[in-house]
Parts: sequence; structure tokens; C-alpha cells
Amino acid sequence: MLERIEEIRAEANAAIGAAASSAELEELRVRYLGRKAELTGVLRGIADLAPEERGKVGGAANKARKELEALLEASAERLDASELDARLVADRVDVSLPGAPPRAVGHTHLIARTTRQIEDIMVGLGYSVAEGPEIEHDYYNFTALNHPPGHPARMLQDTFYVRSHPEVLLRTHTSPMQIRAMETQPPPIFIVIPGKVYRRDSDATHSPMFHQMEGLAIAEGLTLADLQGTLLAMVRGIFGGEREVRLRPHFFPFTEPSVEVDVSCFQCEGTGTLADGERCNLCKGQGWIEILGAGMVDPNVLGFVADSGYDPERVQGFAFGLGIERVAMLRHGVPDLRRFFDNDVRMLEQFS
Ligand code: 2U9
Repeated sequence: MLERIEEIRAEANAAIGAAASSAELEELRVRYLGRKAELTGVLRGIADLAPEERGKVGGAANKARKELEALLEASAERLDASELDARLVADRVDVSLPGAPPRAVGHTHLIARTTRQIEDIMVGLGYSVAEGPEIEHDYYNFTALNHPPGHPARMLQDTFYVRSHPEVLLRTHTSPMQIRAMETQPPPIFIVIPGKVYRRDSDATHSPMFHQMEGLAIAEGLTLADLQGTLLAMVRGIFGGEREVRLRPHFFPFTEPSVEVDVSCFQCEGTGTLADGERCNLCKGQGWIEILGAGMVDPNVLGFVADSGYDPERVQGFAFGLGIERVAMLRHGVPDLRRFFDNDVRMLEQFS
């Protein structure tokens, strides 16, 4: 019996040592240590042996079993590691390769791109870019901007209010952030504020949400001529170096005097007529296109931030505002403002 145990041990030892895969190893485990294995049978039959045999046979069988178990474990570790190595080599993926078919790289939305272009122009003129909250307080959106109680812009049909908090609203312009900026930053200040604004309006040229860019310049000695020169530089950056600007009197609650600003038409070069003699469709034959509003900041507005260093007797400045969608529509011939927000890729892909 002892000899047979030694034979099994030696045979199993050699077979396990030569196993080339973990599947083969599992087969050997079943063959030599499984329920039906010869060695298992020997161990199970120890009790039936003569008493003087039991100790020796039991000891040898157990020793052989332990040895084979240890050997199986060591071989399993060795084979698992080399099989993993082989799999890693076989399954290697070069993640730097383009997909198949290659996926188109995305691009910036036309509204974001137009915003960045105008920001770049203004940064070039020494302005900083700031952003502020879209949910605002009535004080920043209207009161500090010189809108008296009962002003039409405050009306429910024009402004989105939070029903449970009537003094909280969706900002109707980015001007509230101009007040916030002045509260935290003494003059001189030169900032532009891009962002989403909200008004109860919806048609081909108005959307309940649209994007504005407003500028504010406050320092000692700024005049309407500085406003005109700044707008000329901005408009030439956007529409081309040949453009001119024209200021027409207007009214805004927060500026005095206020102006509407036209840019000379970039399609007909300001003539109102196209090369074929037809009336220019872009400026409707006018030679000018209305593009923004502006004015000298009303001293009443500065009065709201006088404690932050904006003494209306000492500093003055100008502000302007434009609609980003309008600029993008004019420059790229987009006929309906709602197309910017449909997310139809056929529209978006044209401006990559
Ligand atoms: C402060 C003081 C004054 C910002 C200004 C306009 C004129 C203007 C419109 C253009 C098209 C809004 O997007 S639009 O509908 N904006 O005409 N905005 S002056 O004046 C300010 C801002 C902040 C403290």
C-alpha cells in the first residue's frame, strides 16, 4: 500500500509539474484529489485497515495529499499569471487609434463662439470678463438700475418672476451683475458681462431665453466720445475693419443720454444697393443695421453704489448692450433665432 501511495504521488507530481494550462491543472486535481481519486479512496479506507497499518498508511497518504495540494496551488498561480500575460498581449488595444469609423470631433456652438469672439475683442481693449447669477433680486435687476416702481419692464407680462418670492426673478439683462461688480470693485472699472437673460417674448427674432453681452466702463473723465470710439473698435472687430458706427438718440432708464447704435451694412458696404442694382436685403436698403444700445451711465445708478467709491460727482462712464443671437444671425445669415436652440445637427454642423 505504501508503495502504491508513493507511485501515485510521484505520477501526480510529474503530471502537475508538466501541466500547460489551468484547465489541464483542474483535470489533474479531479483525477488525483477528487472524490473518486485513488488517494481519496485510500484515505477513506484507513479505518478498515489493520490497526498496525493505519498510522503508517494514513500518514503517508495525508503527506502525499498535502504535497499535491501545495503543488497544485503553486502551479495554478504560475499558470494564471502566464495566462494573464498572454491575454494582455493578445487583447492589447491601442487607445490612441481613431475609432472605426472615426467619430467627428465636436465644436463650439455658434452662440458660444460669437460670445468668445466679442470677449476677445474687448479683452484686447483692456476689459475683464465677468459672469453673474441668472436668478436675480428685483433690487439688482430693476431698482438699482433706475427703474421706478411701475416701470413697464417690471410688468408680469415681460418678466419671469418666482411665484413664491415676488422679489426674485430671472434676470432680464446682464446689468444686475454690473451693479454687483461695482459693489465689490472700486473705480476705475472696465468689464464685459456675457450670459443668458430671460424675457416673456417668443417669435422668429425673440426667444424667452437669449444671450446678451453688456459692457461697463467707469473712470474719471470718460465721455460720449470714448463710448463712440470703443463701440467703433468693437464693431470693426466683429463685422470688419471698414465698418462705421452711427449713434441715434434713444431712451434707457439706466443711461442718460442714451443712444441706439447702427453699424454700416457689411453686405452693401453701406450703400443700400447690391452690385446687381437690387435693394440690399440685409439692411433693407438703409445702409445701416441697428446692432446695439448704449449710453452714459445715469448718475442715479452710480448713486446706488456711491458707498463703494462710485461718487457720481467724481466718476462717470458708459455702458452698452447687445444681443449675441442678433450678431450671429446677421453675420451668418441665420433667418430664425429659434434655430439656435432646436439642437438640429444639420444647423449646428454648418458652423464648425
Ligand atoms: C449699468 C448701467 C447701464 C447697459 C445697456 C443697452 C443700452 C441696450 C439691449 C441691446 C439689445 C438689450 O440684448 S438687448 O435686447 N441693451 O440697449 N444696455 S445700455 O446699460 C447699463 C448696464 C449696467 C450699471
